[in-house]
Amino acid sequence: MSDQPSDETVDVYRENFKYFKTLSKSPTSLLGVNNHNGKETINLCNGDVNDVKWSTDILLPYPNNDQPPVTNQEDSLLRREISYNSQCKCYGMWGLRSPKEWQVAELTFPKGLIVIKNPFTPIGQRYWISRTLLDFPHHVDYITNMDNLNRLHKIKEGKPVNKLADFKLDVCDRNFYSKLRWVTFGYHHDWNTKVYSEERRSKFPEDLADMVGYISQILGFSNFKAEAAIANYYHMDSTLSGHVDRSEVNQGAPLFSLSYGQSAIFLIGGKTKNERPQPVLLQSGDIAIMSGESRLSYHGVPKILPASSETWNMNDVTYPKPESPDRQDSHKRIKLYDACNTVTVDSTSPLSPYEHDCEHFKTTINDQSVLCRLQNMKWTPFLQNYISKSRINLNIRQVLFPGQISLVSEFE
Ligand SMILES: O=C(O)CCC(=O)C(=O)O
Repeated sequence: MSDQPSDETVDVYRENFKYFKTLSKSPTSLLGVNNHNGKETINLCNGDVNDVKWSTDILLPYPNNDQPPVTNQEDSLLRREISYNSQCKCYGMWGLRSPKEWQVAELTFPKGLIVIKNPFTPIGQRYWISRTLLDFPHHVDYITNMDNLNRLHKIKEGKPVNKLADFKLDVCDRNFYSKLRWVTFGYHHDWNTKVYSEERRSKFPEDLADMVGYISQILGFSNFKAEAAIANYYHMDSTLSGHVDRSEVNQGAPLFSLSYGQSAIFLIGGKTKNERPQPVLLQSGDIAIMSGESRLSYHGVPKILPASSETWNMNDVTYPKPESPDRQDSHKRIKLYDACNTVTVDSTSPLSPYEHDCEHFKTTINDQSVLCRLQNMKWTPFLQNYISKSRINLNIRQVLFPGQISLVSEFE
């Protein structure tokens, strides 16, 4: 019998993971290179910004310039059409640019992997970096990797850990941020059992749920509901090994993955480990969406790369000027600035990018703190220092089927 493993047992994913993890070439030589299909650039812009051409910053080259195992090389990256209401200005609410400027691509392998190249304004990136560093890890109902360690210690000592209060640590560790690896919220991911439970569930932040809801509508996933999230914190030498996210009851719903700070090689393959993965470059502000077949694909992060530019620090860290009125029913608009005492919008003033009348996102509209925070964003040396050496990933999932209100309940 041959010593060679059969094709079925070769872990192609792992071989490629190792290759990218130990890459010795200057990482910058990978940037801006697309040798998959000989095409330098394609136009992926959906709006009327026709001159924008890119594509080179999504697919990274393979080892030794080999070709990926896709049958149709020509179509390895396609433009993904989106649909949005140009009257609706709510994107500004969450620090997004107008969808007409978004550059949206879909890979043909694995099918259904969508990448939106940084749709955020610099202030938008700063907002979410600040949320993930200053708020989420300190929320009383959210769980960090340090809390989880404490939980495991208590279990060892035979102490009860049924409630969060039994194991949640007080944050008083001066090395907190160097130890921080993850935070879970909504349904808490259980790293040991991989099973969600109603007992381990916190309220999902409305600003994040609404923003992802808005993006999902634009992509045509109208029923998406953010119910669980993991914030992952990467140092320059961190990796995340290949895995498939199967904990969710509803594995058909897309998964949204937001990246901030330093760049990552995101290695995503097929349903088995013997399909050769695609190396995808995720840069600050990029949103990857695992939908369709790619939702259950092996994926991981073998390498963090220095960001080629600090897009969260670009000069346009200012608020867009109010646009001219384009609706007759402006009197119905909601006043968004009042609580901040900075700008008060009366019913006849021009439509501001922060105003909209989309019923759907009322929670964010009524949450004045989102807007106040965006407007009064304090970009501290701590935030700048942290993000110049780290990558943050916000991984957002739907857990339940539409109409299901809990893991134990019947459908509504
Ligand atoms: O950091 C990333 O881009 C991926 C994170 C991930 O795969 C996960 O949290 O399951």
